[in-house]
Amino acid sequence: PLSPGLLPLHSRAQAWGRGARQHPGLPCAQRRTFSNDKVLVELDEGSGVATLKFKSPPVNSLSLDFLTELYLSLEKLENNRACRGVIFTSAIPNVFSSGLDITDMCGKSTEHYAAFWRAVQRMWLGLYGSNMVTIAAINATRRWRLTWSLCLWQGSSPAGGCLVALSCDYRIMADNPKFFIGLNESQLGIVAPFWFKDTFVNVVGHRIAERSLQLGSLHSAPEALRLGIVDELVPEEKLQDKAAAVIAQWLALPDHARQLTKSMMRKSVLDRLVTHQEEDVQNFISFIAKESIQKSLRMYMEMLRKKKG
Ligand code: CO8
Repeated sequence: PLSPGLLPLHSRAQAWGRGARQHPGLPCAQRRTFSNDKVLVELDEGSGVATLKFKSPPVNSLSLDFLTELYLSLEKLENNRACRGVIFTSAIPNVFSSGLDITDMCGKSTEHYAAFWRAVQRMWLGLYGSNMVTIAAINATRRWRLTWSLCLWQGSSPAGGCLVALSCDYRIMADNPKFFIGLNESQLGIVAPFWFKDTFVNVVGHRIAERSLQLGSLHSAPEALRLGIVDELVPEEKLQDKAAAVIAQWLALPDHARQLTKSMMRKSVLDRLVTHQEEDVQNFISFIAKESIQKSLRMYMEMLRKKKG
């Protein structure tokens, strides 16, 4: 199993300052791009900042493939001494991420559920434990409503999409009351795992996390700011500039002090999953394979389809 952080702290560059992070022989401010089917990365080696864009149409749902490619991209950046910070955003208009891909949790084999859940765990361990500065620029999305049983659904950066944002060091969201974010698992009849909960508690505190998780709330952008789920709202057209300004501020500090502090704050939560990783996979399989849960997920997918018609 992967340890928290893709690399031990001391194996990363201990450099501080522009010159220190440039490769000898490279021209200043060299930009490198790499891309796979689901993720597009642009690294500015001058500033040390990469922008990682989700590009998995139609709604950036976190499928097994997407999670794998996201992890590999992150690992590549983590291993690149020229990269000190990452901005996560979406290349798909109107959506940041629709959360875990429900089709990966529906009607599949036990082996598939195990592989899928390990990929979710691995992505989170890599992201939450990253030594780099991580900023989520949440450029989501319009709101929609549909009724399902007695629930009112509203969506934009739900569940697994929200987890990605919560795992970053800082969250900036497009300022639009129609944009929503939250861990809405209980609305789907499923339970957010303990490490989703721990991540949420570490951002907003116990009381807000408990109420929001029990109700499976999706919060409007202004409400998310008030509750501390996001750190800042900015007009959508200024989102990327703001993210660049914020990450520059974070990178003005020495890496080693910031990294050790981050590790100190997050280690116990990371260790808890590492210690219970296999047990967590087995819990997921036995929970998700239950017929009642499968039925809830099928109904939810059906509702998503019907809202179009
Ligand atoms: N997974 C798979 N397919 C999805 C998902 C998803 N999460 N979200 C949307 N889709 C599909 C839709 O069914 C639709 O498919 P099709 O074109 O074949 O009909 C297509 O993507 C486009 O979706 P929409 O038409 O709904 O697109 P909109 O732009 O109108 O809306 C939204 C975009 C707002 C993102 C909306 O699709 C939405 O809210 N989706 C559902 C989001 C959601 O509730 N996600 C929660 C997933 S669960 C999770 O992340 C954590 C699980 C933890 C498990 C713990 C168990 C122990």
